[in-house]
Amino acid sequence: MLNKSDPNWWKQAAAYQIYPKSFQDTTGSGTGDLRGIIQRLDYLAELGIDVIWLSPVFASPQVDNGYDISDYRAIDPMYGSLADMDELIAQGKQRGIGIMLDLVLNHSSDQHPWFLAARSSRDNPYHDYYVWRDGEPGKLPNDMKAGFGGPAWEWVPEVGQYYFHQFAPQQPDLNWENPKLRRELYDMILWWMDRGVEGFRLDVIDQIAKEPDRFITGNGPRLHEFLRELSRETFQKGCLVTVGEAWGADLERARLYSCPDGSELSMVFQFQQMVLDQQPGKEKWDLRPLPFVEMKKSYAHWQQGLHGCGFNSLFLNNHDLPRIVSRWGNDSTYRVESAKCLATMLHGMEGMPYTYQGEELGMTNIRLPIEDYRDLESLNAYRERTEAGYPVEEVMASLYARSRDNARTPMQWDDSPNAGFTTGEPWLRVNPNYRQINAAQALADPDSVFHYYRKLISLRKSHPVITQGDFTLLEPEHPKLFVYRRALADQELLVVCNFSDEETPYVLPEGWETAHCLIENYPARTDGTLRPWEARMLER
Ligand code: TEU
Repeated sequence: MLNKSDPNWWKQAAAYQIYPKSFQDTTGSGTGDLRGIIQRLDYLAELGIDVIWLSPVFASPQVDNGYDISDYRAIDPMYGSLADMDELIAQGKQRGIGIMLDLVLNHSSDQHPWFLAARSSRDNPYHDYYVWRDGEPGKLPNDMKAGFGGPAWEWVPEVGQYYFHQFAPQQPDLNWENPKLRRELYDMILWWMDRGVEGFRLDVIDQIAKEPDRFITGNGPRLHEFLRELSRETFQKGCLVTVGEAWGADLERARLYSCPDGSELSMVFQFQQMVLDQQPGKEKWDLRPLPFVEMKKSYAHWQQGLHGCGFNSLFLNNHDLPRIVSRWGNDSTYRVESAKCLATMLHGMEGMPYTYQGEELGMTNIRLPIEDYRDLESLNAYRERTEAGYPVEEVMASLYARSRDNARTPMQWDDSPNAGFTTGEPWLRVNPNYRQINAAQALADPDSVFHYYRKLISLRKSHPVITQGDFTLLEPEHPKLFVYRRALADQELLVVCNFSDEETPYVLPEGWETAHCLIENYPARTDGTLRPWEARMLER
């Protein structure tokens, strides 16, 4: 167990993300709940994780599955009660697992009492908690677009004004220019810290300092000023781990966010690798093949660029991204091999690894008929793109590849009906491959993806070179192999991954022929080739 009274404890930690709606149902409602998570804590302890990032469980109308919060201090009844949350925190602590809550501070639900008051009159004290602009019906303040489609402005006749929303109309943006609003958020965060949470993930934190009059959404001029105040007033009063979601973060900005002096956050989620397989400047639905060499160089840029002056988060999946084994791996012939290969690539790096529920089983994307999709982003995109004249097959192909519902299908626990997720009707279809891919099978099979992840996570704890070593990309131009070296004093690590379906010739660098293999995804063999998706981590 990590010593969590050390302010840097999280530098050795491994996290696991739970999307609670799809994790474990205990009531037959068809949606997961907090008691379900409590039941599965031993499974997570076996995996060896230290922190659970819990996607939002606060009271919410669930327009965006909880990323639309109507009460930041209450648990949504669908998930249980505050008492259940207290128990989850306590039971987690007993196993060395902390709870990281997902705070959505950029916007609230339109059903939050603040917004209901704000929209009642311009004189209401809460009016200024949100971002309003004058206008006339039909004449929008400007032509900014919202994240999930349509304009970023919504008319409210009662006040004769438009409010600003970067996401759905039911997610009005909070006005960080208002110090009273900021204080209110800080008090809420302190209240959760008092309850024993060990960290926070901050949703779209790079968008809080918006300035719609100047068409600014991300990276607004006051962003880091707001973050430093937030951090000083809250996180710095405890030994927390914090991670900000920042689609707009480049390396320079990430150095500010994750500055080792602790003035802002522990780290950010940046997405520079995750957008490489979409056409530059286009939408996520506009796909292109992964530029592999560019991807490797991007990882190297971040590994080297934050070494000693910042901190990386390491992830290949989350609740917004398709399943990595379907995306960058091969989810048919080499599903197990490629899932392990991708994990090796990531877990040999410096930073904090986040495993997204089901990733440790090698769970895959799903293909659904359009009526079975549930995500508002997918449904809006289907409507907008078919209306714009894209062929239906093309639109469906992009949903199969990119829909957020790929990540949100229920967790596959065993081969009983609905994969052991629920005894009721699941809110989103279970992937039919659950009979082959499930946790019970994985636990019983020593060669499973699960046990491979368990080993990778434990290697991080026992090998300081993984948490602290420097990074060198080898074979940078090789079109199939991802090879890198880590070094810390006299400890060295070599990670070799074959990102292809073909046997690929490879000769180890001099001096590595006899090195000790820490982990590999095939039975040992040294004949100068790597098998499809073969991965090895060597030390010397
Ligand atoms: O995501 C931020 C965000 O920008 C996403 O909308 C992202 O662009 C998209 O999902 C890619 O397909 C965060 C949350 O992670 C997401 O679940 C929420 O829907 C969103 O914020 C609004 O709160």
